[in-house]
Formats: sequence, C-alpha cells, structure tokens
Amino acid sequence: MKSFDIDELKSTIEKDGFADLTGLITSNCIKEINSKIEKAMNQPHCNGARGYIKQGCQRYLADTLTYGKEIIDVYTNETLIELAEKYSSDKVHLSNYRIYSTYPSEDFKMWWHLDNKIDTYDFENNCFVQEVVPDDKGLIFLMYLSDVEDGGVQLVKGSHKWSRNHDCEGFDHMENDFHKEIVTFNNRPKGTFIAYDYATIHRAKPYNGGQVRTSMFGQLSPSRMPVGEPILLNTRDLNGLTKKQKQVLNFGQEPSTLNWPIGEINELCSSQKQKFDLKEKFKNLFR
Ligand SMILES: O=C(O)CCC(=O)C(=O)O
Ligand SMILES: [Fe+2]
Repeated sequence: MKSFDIDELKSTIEKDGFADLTGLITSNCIKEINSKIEKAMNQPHCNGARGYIKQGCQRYLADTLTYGKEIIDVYTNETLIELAEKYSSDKVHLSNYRIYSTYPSEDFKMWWHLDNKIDTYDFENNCFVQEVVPDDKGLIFLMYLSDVEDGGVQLVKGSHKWSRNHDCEGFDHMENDFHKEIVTFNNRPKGTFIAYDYATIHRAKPYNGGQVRTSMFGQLSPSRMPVGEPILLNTRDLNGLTKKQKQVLNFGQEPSTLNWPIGEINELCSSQKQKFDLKEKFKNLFR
C-alpha cells in the first residue's frame, strides 16, 4: 500500500477540490472485491436472489457492505477517514455508499451536480427528496473496480470555492463558463481512487460505446449532517471492528433515508422476462 501525506492531500483538495489517492487500495484487495461481487452484479436482486438493482443505465449492488470485510475496510480506511475528518474539521460517518456498474448509453446522461445536500426518502410520495446545504462540507471518494477508458468521473477544478454561491443542484446551464476547468478521469486503470470535496461540481462523463465501468462510491459526511442510508452488515464481519470503524458505520444510529436507488418494477420485469425468454430458448439444452 502506498503511503500518503494527509496534510498535503488536504491542501490539494482545498486548492483544487479533489486529490488522487490511487495506490491506497492494493490490487489484491480490488481483485478480491471483484471476485466476491461478480455473481451478484450479473443477476437482478429479487425474491431472495442477491444481486443488483437497475436504475437507468446502471446496476447497483444491493446490500453492498455485506459482500466482504475488504469492502468495509475500504469504506473505513484509516488514511481516508483521517483525511475526511481533517478536511471537514469534524468526526465523519458514511452517509451514502454504493458499488455500481455503468453501461454505455444513448439515453441516460448524468447532469453536472453537487452532493452537499440532504437526501431523504419521502414515504408519502415514494420518492427521494433533496435539499442543498451550503454549510455541508465533506468528501466523496470514487474508486474504479474496472479499467476505465471512457465514461470516467469528471470534476470542475476549483468549483468547490464558488458552487455554494449558487442556489441550485444542477449546473448543466453553466457548462460553457467552466468547460476549461473540467478534469476527466478517463483511460485510468482499476484501483484509480479520487477523493473530492462534494461541493465540487462533477458528473460521470456521458458515453455511448465501449466498456462497462464498475465503481465503488462512498460519501463521508460531518457528524452535524444526518446519518444517511441504512448500513446493513454481515455478522461474519462484525468481530474485531474498531471503535473508529463503528463510528464511521453509524453503529447505534437511526438511518435518515433509504438506500438509493429503489428499483422500478418494470426494470425488474424486463430483466426477469429476458431471463425467462432465454430459459425458453435453451430449455431443450437443459432437459
Ligand atoms: O459515477 C460517477 O462518476 C459519479 C457519481 C456521482 O456523482 C453520484 O453518484 O453522485
Ligand atoms: Fe455526485
């Protein structure tokens, strides 16, 4: 594992809005995570089958933190947590987390946005509602679990210094103003690890051909912000968690929202139908 100077990383994020921590997680650990999630990333989460939830051109691994202790250890990595706590001048907790695969698409496109906001599930209207909080200061990290040629994360360098002055969450309308500051993490190998101030304007670069991109995402929020998503763990992994890990994983805390995304029934039906059609097509083979 590469070692990092935390104060240097902190000042890089203060200056640019992001820092490169590639090398923090070993390639063996990434290999291990990939082998543990592989089967589940290839079947919809349904009726006891552990798999993914589909949302647009993305597949999100349900119960992400239950697949291996290695995953918990990435989310609670000591260097990462120390950096996040120094950066936000507060204790931090994991408020949002996911492992997901993004497929190239003509139809779906992520908009330029910020994540210094509170996400809450509205049980009346069955949807997530978001409220931007200018005072919310923390880090998101993104680690590639696959080699990424295109469709990588894009960040607007330095935008964390001015984005809070705008009363909006989406920034597509300002792209002409900031296009020279865009930094794109394309053509990067698995293990690429970027931490950014989540008030930095960013998105996943839209792309419509080439490789599927698989990533691990975690949002580390200061303790003054709400708890966030439910954290579901496997009892196999609980022994030996440190006090710090328990703090980051919200032990004893009530979640303030649900895990994002909630799948649409028609998405599930279409993947189940494809499975059924395939079974029909090949049934003679399996008799
Ligand atoms: O996948 C990416 O590159 C960015 C993800 C992101 O911005 C988000 O989920 O909020
Ligand atoms: Fe985001």
